[in-house]
Amino acid sequence: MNTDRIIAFVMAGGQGSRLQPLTAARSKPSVPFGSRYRIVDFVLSNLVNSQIQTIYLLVQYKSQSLIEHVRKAWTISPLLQSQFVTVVPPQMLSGQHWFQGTADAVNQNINLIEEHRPDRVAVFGADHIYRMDVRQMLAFHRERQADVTIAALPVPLAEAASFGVIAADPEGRIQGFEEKPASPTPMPHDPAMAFASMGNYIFDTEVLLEALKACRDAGETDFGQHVLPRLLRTHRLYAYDFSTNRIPGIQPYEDQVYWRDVGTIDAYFDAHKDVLGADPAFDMFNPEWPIFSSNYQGPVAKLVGGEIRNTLLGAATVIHEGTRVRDSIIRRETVIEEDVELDNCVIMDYVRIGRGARLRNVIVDRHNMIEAGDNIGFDRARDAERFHVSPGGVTVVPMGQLSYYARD
Ligand code: ADQ
Repeated sequence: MNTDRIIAFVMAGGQGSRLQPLTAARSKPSVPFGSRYRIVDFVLSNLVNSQIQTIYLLVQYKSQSLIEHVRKAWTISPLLQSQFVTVVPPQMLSGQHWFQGTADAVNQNINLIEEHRPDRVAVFGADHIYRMDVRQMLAFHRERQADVTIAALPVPLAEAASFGVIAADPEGRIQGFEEKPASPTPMPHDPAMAFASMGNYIFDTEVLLEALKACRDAGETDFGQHVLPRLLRTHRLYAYDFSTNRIPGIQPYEDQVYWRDVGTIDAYFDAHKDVLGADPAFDMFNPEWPIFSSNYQGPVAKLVGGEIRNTLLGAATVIHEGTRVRDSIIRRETVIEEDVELDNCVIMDYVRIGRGARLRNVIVDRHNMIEAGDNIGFDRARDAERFHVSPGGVTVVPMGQLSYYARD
């Protein structure tokens, strides 16, 4: 039986600048996803479902919305003292500066590791949509007697320059690691793919403490750029192949795992298509591996009329007569007035769409009121004057840009 004591640091301080304007007032992990989640809920659910329940969430950039979300959604139990998700802001314990990078963020909180004295420390990113049984990665780490294990999966070579790229032997022992290389090395048996780090690491505690100290002395701040290349010279680093991870319950495609980096508006928008349809690539429903989120207590959605196809509806949303909605996600407390047409849209919470408006390929961020008869998503140049248009042609109406709306 596994009796390892493990604590997790979830890195939730990234700016998410490529997700602008969704990250204008909130950090990337706090960006809403799907019908009722935030991006951070995926990593937190994976850890909690894997029985890793001592979790520090390191925040920094525009963190208020994330702190509120964690307060409402992630109170595990006041009775179980060692099971918690705690938000840790930069406290400048080690000097007059914020977290300078991911390793610096953990370095500045080394007292938490010393306090818990765990056998292993998990350092996970907060930016991805996926389900993962972390216990399988831990078992791999133990079997290989690794000092550090990095979760990794094959990605198309063309996309690999935005990841840490790994060269590993057939046992998974890492021989090379390059953070965001200009010309990534392909996998030996598949030249179209590269083996990419998912930004999720398991460290033996002593190894991590030593490496962090060395980095601190050298003024180094980042796991991908500094800690991992430094450790590779002296320690046993292994890559855990995420394609072998199997979670219980519903798996639409038995032989495939799902993982999406939703770092740009287009990737974020496309990932929403994966939760739609009769046989979605990523099924939000899996009672054996639930994704947890806020405990909203409002009523269910109400369909007064209209024609709705392939659409997710959030709680307390109202859809009126004559509407036509297809291939869309509508979050909670939103009102779709009469004769509105929505095609391929993500409509967030607290939005009102006025009578007869037409929207296609649009993300409407929270707290907006779209005027009656407005057309968005049909004229790229006109949209670009009023809103944000992504390279892939998705129009984003930023939070509260039109009249601020909240249902009474
Ligand atoms: P990136 O995601 O580009 O690459 P980074 O911007 O450091 O790396 O973000 C990693 C995680 O840390 C994110 O969850 C982010 O929110 C958080 N973060 C960033 N700066 C932080 C700070 N100062 N304080 C707290 N949290 C912070 C990383 C790895 C790559 C890997 C990709 C996978 O470096 O090797 O391939 O993740 O997406």
